[in-house]
Amino acid sequence: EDNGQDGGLALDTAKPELKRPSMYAVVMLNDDYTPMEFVVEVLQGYFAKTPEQATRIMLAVHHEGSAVCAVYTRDIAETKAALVNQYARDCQHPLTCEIVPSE
Ligand code: NFA
Repeated sequence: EDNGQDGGLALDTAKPELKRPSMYAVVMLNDDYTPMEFVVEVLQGYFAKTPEQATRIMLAVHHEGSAVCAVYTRDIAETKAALVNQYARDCQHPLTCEIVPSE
C-alpha cells in the first residue's frame, strides 16, 4: 500500500503486499475424436505429468466430461490453455482446454 512517503515506490517504510494472486484451473474437455494417446502426450508435454498421472487425468476427462489439468495464476493458465488449443488445432484434433477461477 502506498504510504505517500516514497512516491509509490516500495521502500522499507511501506506495508508489505500480502494479497495472494487469484488462481485459475486449466480444465480439459472431452470430445469424441481426439485419440487418447494424443491427450496423454499433451498432458505430459504441457503439464509435466508422468505417464501414469497423464493417463489418470485423460481417463477422468473421458469418463466425467472434464477434469482439472493444473492450477496457475491467470496469465500462466491462459497461456497454457491457448498453447494446448493451438497445438491440438495444428494436429487437427478438437481437444480443448478452458480456464475457470479456482478458490
Ligand atoms: N473421448 C476420446 C476418445 O474416446 C478421448 C479423449 C479423452 C478426448 C480426453 C479428449 C479428452 N477417443
